[in-house]
Amino acid sequence: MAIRDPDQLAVNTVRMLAVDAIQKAKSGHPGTPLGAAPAAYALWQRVLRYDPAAPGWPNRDRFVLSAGHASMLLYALIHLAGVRTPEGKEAVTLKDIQSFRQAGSRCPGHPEYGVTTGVETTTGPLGQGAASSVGMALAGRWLAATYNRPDFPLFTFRVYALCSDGDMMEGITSEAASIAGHQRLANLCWIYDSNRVTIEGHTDIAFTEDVGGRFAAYGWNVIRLGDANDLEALTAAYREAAACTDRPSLIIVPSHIGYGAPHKHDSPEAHGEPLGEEEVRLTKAFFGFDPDSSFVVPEEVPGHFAAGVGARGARSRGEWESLFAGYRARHPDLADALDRIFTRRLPDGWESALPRFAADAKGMATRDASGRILNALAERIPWLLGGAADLYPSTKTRLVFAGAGDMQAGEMQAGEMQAGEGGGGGASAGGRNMHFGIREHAMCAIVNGMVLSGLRGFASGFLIFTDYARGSIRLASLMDLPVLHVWTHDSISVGEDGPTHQPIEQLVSLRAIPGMIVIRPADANEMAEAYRVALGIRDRPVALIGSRQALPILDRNEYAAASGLAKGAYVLADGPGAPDVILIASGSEVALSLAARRLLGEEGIAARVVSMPSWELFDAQPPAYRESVLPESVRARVTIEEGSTIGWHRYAGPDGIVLGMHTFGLSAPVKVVAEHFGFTAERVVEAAKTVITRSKG
Ligand SMILES: Cc1ncc(C[n+]2csc(CCOP(=O)(O)OP(=O)(O)O)c2C)c(N)n1
Repeated sequence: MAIRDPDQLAVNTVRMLAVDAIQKAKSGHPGTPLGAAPAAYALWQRVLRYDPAAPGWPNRDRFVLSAGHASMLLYALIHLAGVRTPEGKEAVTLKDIQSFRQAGSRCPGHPEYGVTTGVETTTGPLGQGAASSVGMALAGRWLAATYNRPDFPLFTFRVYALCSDGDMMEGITSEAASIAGHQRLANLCWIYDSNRVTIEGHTDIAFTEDVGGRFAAYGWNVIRLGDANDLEALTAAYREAAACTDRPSLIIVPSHIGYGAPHKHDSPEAHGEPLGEEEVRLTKAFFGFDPDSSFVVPEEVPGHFAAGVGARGARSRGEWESLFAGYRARHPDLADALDRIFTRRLPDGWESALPRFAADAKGMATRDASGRILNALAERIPWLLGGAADLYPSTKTRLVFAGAGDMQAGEMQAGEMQAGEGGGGGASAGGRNMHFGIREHAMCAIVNGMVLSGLRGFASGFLIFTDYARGSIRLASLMDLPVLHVWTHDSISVGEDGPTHQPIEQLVSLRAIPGMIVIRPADANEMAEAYRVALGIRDRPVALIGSRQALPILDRNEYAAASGLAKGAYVLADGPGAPDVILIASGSEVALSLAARRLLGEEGIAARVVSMPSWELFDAQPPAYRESVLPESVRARVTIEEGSTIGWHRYAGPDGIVLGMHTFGLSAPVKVVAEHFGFTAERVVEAAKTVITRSKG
């Protein structure tokens, strides 16, 4: 009987678990699990080198479900393959599946990294998974180039992503596919579940391009299949993709959404709602399952998975463990570095690489300071790497020390590259400088993928263009990933480039992302302290915000130490007695506040200046510390930041004045812009006097 064919039985069990879970939850997307189950199954069961007993194994093949709305497909596979948590428990139990989309279940609506073992990255916003898979593939290739040694091919993993029509429509996917093609990422394979149905109907209404032709033009190896249910053809396609050593592969699988559901087959109705009780019964009948039973796992299915992906994974992982033991004996230092990479630890003493900057009234732009600090640290931390979206000359994020090199597919000697391009080395897969091209969104998703693979990745660009990358920036925070963001040109003080390039609402919008730490240092030494904080953090992204213009390097004999930055805000300058007024500022406006303080002092008014580079760090301090910086008794307060005023009122208090931006900026020289919008010491003085009067009244 066909139904007892073990492969078909396993595929159909995946389908039925998805259908039942979605029906019970009265919410979810059954269509794609029904259509794409064979493609996912063939990959897991026959190809993926993945040990369900050790899903954190560094050299495992990665499977990313970019079409995250089809989450039940992944949960069913994790359950049936018997994936275990680090504590040895079932990663997804049948009970989790039965409580799909409910609080406390390991099966949330969309796959969430960190919630469910076996989920390699959070997906759901279409395109994110595909783009992050490029970062994983780049990381795999970088790890191989950096740590593999003759006789020790430690890193050989491949990265697979299952993509839907929606993934293929999103711009981020095109950006990422373009990079992957340029980088000739042969360890990357995307499976395009081409069911030609989205929410609003057939893709004919909005998406008629030749996707295969597009990917061929990107430089991909494109494989077209005929039948989404043909496990042999699928398996052969995966093998063909693996045999292609000079390009990434796209396998186009023409499938049927809602396959097996008689009234929902090929219909958008199969997409975003449960099939319905009666349709579920008919679908079960179609696949030879009992219409009266739910959540059925035929007893031979787990064993079948164990004999397939389980046995192959255990064998591969076992071989790898012995390989790594030999490697450890032969290359102890490299093995130690890998231990650190996979536990997110840094080399001992890395902080001693942090430079200190001498006081200098003329000063230095914090982007320049950032560049020097980043270089000093990256030289000490070999797996700190990344790049900019075609802006490193502006963001100063190029790593220029000897051997840093470019991350490229081909070998290239420094001499063959344009002057300055090599960054102290040629180009290779092990290079430290990634050219993301002008693709901010993919850049941030790719860096997420790199960090998911153990590397300390950084992304960089103009602060204004975080808007282009926001989808990926917020996912880094949702996943608790220690991504380093370096965003420069941080305010209207960009000057002549004008309002298109002058950030207004970007700072507050980054601060609005839960978990993310935003730091806008006031001078070079605060920037060094910001890096100390950023790299010391292992479980959340940090955005370092740098100025384009020079800022005075404060004399720390006169002012408090920059180490106060770690607390988010600190008293930088103060008199002996209680202050008449507190000036609170971040970044470039700290120097402005110090100038205002001097003017106030001439009039006998005692001002305290608080440098507040990070709200998030300050808000996390104990109440006593916060009270010591911003005493409740001092209600005369002025906050100053060249950005949106939203959020500053909670530090300004009820009597305070918030100086910030209420409009877009202006194209003019920096000084003119500052005067135009009132960022002058005189205006701060005026505001200070107003709040002093107000607070007395
Ligand atoms: C960035 C983004 N925009 C919109 C959505 C909402 N959404 C979820 S699935 C989907 C489209 C579904 O079509 P397709 O990608 O072909 O998936 P399939 O119908 O094959 O399941 C949309 C628009 C989303 N998840 N992410």
